[in-house]
This record gives sequence, structure tokens and C-alpha cells, in this order.
Amino acid sequence: MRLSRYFLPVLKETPSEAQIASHRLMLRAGMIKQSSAGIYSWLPLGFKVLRKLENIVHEEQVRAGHVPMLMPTLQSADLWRESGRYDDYGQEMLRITDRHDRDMLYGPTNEELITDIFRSHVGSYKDLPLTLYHIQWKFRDEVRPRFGVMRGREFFMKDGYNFDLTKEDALHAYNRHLVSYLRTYERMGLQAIPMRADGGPIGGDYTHEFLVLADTGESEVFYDSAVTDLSFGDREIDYDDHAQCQSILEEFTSKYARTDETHDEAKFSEVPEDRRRVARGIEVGQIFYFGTKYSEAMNAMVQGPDGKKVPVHMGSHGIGVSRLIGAIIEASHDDKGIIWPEGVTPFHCGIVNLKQGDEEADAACDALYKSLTALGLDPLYDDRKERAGGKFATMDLIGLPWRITVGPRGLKNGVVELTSRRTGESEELSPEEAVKRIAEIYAGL
Ligand code: 5CA
Repeated sequence: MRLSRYFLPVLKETPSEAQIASHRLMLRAGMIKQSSAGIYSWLPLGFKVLRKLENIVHEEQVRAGHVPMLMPTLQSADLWRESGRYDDYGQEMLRITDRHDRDMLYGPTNEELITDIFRSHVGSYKDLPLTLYHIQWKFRDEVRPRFGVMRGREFFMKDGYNFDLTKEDALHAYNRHLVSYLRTYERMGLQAIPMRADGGPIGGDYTHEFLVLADTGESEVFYDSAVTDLSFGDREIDYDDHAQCQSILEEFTSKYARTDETHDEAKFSEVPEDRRRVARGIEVGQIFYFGTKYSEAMNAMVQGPDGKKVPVHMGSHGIGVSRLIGAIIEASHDDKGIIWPEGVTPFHCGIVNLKQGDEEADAACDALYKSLTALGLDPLYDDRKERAGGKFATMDLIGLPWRITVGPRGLKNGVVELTSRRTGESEELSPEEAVKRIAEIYAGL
């Protein structure tokens, strides 16, 4: 993309309404624009990151054997009356009446809708196990929407639902989700710690929240610092292997790590004192096993091997896709702007032309742009007639991990400059070498 043809409305001033770094930086970098409280337009740069996260989530869900689909944002109130949640959900639910006076609502989550789909089409244990998921906009009329996309009213969420014949199978689905989530967050450059949580309005005995540690996080968390040494890495996973998924779950959840809702001071005091941490975190996902709660209320039964009808065991599993952008920025920025991890960056690198209009510099930038795109890479070329300082400031603000700087002086010696946004370190290389380096960095991402 050429910056002169893009839409990147960066702000010079720090917006006064933004209280935390990620909100400030998303507004300044022209990623989002608030349209009303807790509701945002996703401008091109923000939209690009959102799509990248969505893709990672899809890839990891499909890898785990889960099946993608898409359900509507508007739902009929009748299903929620069946489950008993229409009244329970309270004011967070946005209720709408259509022209025929039918009660509708903007879905805050989809347990009811998916259970209805399931019961309409599945009647035998032979069709199980089954996990369906979608990535769709949700609406919760939060009392205090704040911190930008972190606590929005409209937000983008992946929600998945498993259907199993037995509790044991459903717990395998739970473990499988935990493992796939660990992989998902790591690909986004994040450490998200599974912590024992509270079922809330979804219900359930088994539930973990995934938290990214950040001083600006809304949740208070208590953990054994040993959990932060764990890393998923590139292990081979067989998602059908119950024992393997179980052992990974144990590895990642056996140390003390809880949110304030489930915190137990006596248990916490058993953690060696020098490893006890009280901190704050951003909740970027939650998994639940809730047994037959919805299947019984909504009569979602299957015929078991003995011919008897039994309610299915279910769980639901969510990832806050739009919130994740805020979490990534909270975890990765400096005073100049965002620093995108390579796995989620909106463009792979920036090209800064120090002397736009100079024949040689323009030709070198065009050639770089062509070579990079020919390799399937996605550079952002700042081809505006602007001062170098302004171009660098924009690149630093929007946080592309790599920048290639091209100027007449370097070109005389046959070199361009490759700079890492994270370390600030620069290297002089031939343009071909610079392209090769960028290609190597992104190989396999
Ligand atoms: N049905 C279950 C699992 S699919 C569910 O709704 N879980 S949840 O309530 O925990 O939401 C899943 C994730 O969505 C949360 O972990 C959080 O990351 C994100 N989320 C929830 N509320 C908001 C909000 N108001 N703004 C942004 N993200 C949110």
C-alpha cells in the first residue's frame, strides 16, 4: 500500500478521553473512531489488525477440529425465554422490538441459538463429538463502557460450543479448547495465563479465564510467578489425544493462578512467599463446561448407544477478538507508539523515502515495493512529500516492526537502512539483502 493512497488519519494531539495507552494509541494511529459510547468504526489500519487476529483464531480453531459457521447478531427472545435467561440477563441485554411487535435482542452470546440449531439437526450420539464456532459481533449494554475496545458495548468475539455424549468427552473438549487458546495467544505474541474463574451468568463448575498481565487490566489476579515461565512453544499437538491435552492442561493450570472472584487466601499462602504475585490482568478469553444446563432446559437430546435419549453435555468457549488488540498494545508499546508483534502487524514493514521526488530514491523505493509484494509481503510505502522526521514519527506511532529507509546518500553506496521498531537498531544493507531479511523474518508466520 502506498500511504498517499491509503486512509490513515493519525492524530497529533493526545485525545483527552483516552485513559490508557492502548486506547490513546489506537485513536492516535487512526485505527478506530468512536461512533457512540462503546461503539467504534474500525478504520482501515484497525480493521486490518482485526482481520489478522480473526484469521489466527480461525486457523487455530480449525486445527483443533472445530467447525466454523456464522450466526446472526439479532436473535429472537423466545429462545432465551426457553433457557430462562431472558429475564436473568438484565440490562446488559439490548432488547429490540420489530414492526410486528416481536421481541428481539442483539446477541450478547449464543448458547441458546446454537442449542436450537443443534436440536433441530442432531439426534444421535453417532454425530458426536461436535464443536461449532463463529466469530461475530456481540452487544452488551455495559454500564461503563471504557478503555476503547477493551470494554466496548459492541465487540467482536469468537464463541464456540461443544456437544458431547458424556461428561468425559465434554471435558476433553474443554482441555482441547484450553490448549488451542494457548497456541492462539502465543501466535499473537501474547502470554495469556489460564486462571481459575467464576461461572457468572453462563454458569458452570469448570471455567478458566485467560489473562494478559497489564497494570491497566480490569481484573485483580493472584498467581505463583512460576506460571509466567511456562511457554507453549512449537509443540506438536494431536487434538484427538485426550491424554496429551489433559497433561498440557495440568502443566498450565496446576500452579496457583486465580482471579479475585475465586481467590483463596489460605491456598495462596502455600505458594512460596517470593513467588506470590498480586497484579492486574486483561481477560482475553474464557472457557466453560456447563454440563446439561442448556440441553435440559431446551430439550437438546440425542439417542445414546443403548437407544435411550439423553441430554448432551456442553461447554462454551470465548475469545475477545477486538479486546485483544487493546491487550496486545498494552503489552507492547513505548512512548513513541505501538510495537506490533510480527504475527499480527497490519503491514509487514514500512518503506520510508527520505527524498520523495528524487529520481533515484523513488526508483529504489518502487523496486523494493515490487520485490516485497512479489514475495507475498505487504509493505506500507510512505511516498508522501513530507519531512523525514514526520515520516519516522508516523511509522513509530503505527508500530510496524520493521522499517526500510531509503535516501540518496545511502543509495550512492548501494545501501538502504533496515531498522527494528522494537530495539531501534539499524543496519545498512543492499536493497536485495533487506528484502531477503524481511522475507526470512516472516517465513512461517
Ligand atoms: N458464551 C461465553 C463463551 S463463548 C461468553 O460469552 N464468555 S465471556 O462472557 O467470557 O466473553 C468472552 C470474551 O469476550 C471475554 O473473555 C472477553 O475477552 C470478551 N468480552 C466480554 N465482554 C466484552 C466487552 N464488553 N468488550 C470487549 N470484549 C469483551
